[in-house]
Amino acid sequence: MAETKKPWTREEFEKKLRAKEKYYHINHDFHLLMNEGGLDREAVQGWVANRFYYQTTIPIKDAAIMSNCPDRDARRQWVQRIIDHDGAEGEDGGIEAWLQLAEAVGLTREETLSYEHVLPGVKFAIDAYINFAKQNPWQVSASSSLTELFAPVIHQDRIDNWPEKYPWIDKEKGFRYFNKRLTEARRDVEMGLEVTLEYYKTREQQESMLDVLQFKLDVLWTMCDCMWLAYIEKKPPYHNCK
Ligand code: AHQ
Repeated sequence: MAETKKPWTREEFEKKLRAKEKYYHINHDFHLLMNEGGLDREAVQGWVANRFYYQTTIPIKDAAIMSNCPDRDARRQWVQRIIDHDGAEGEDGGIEAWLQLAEAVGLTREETLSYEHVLPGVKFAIDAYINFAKQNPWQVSASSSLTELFAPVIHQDRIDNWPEKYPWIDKEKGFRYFNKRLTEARRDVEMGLEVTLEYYKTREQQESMLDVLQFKLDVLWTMCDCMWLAYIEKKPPYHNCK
């Protein structure tokens, strides 16, 4: 009979989650090159246009989570994430801020909104995230957002590095999203962590959550793999099928 392993304490569980930071896409060659100023204009524009698809799917993912959530108090908190992205009366929201980032890097709003630059592999990875949220208990999907435990640093890196590395990007329009996300990510993590530390009770459930977090880390890493091939190797899909 397999020995039943004791559940981790909340502190031990959180420590296990944070230990996954090494797999965060901040460590992907694409982001390392970005922070060194190694992206050409096409690569910056490609990243912004592909990440726009991610940004516009976040509220849909969060609505999927809410559609599975019978807990009114939890929905009252979670709905803020949708407002952060879609905006509301008197506040533009993150999707509008990302469109301003697109204009700041030389893309038009139309081509960004058309998703014409979104790479097939990026779309598959992001669609896997939405489907995960539709098909799982709301607490499981909520816990998959905890890659944001590591997000404040990645936004701060852009704010710190881009002015010097990419002086051609309009600072005013270009950095609004990153500045906005610094506080929002920290607040989102507080709720996501509370739900997660509460929901997963047995050691087996806790260990399954590490796999949930790895799935989301894989979504983010795969997006960078596709963008590396297309915008650094200059080998987008079918590049040689003339
Ligand atoms: O801008 C980002 C964002 O709004 C979100 C929502 C959250 C989620 O619900 O999964 N994750 C997330 C992330 C955003 N930005 C990414 C980046 O690198 O700029 C990081 C990403 C995340 O860590 O999941």
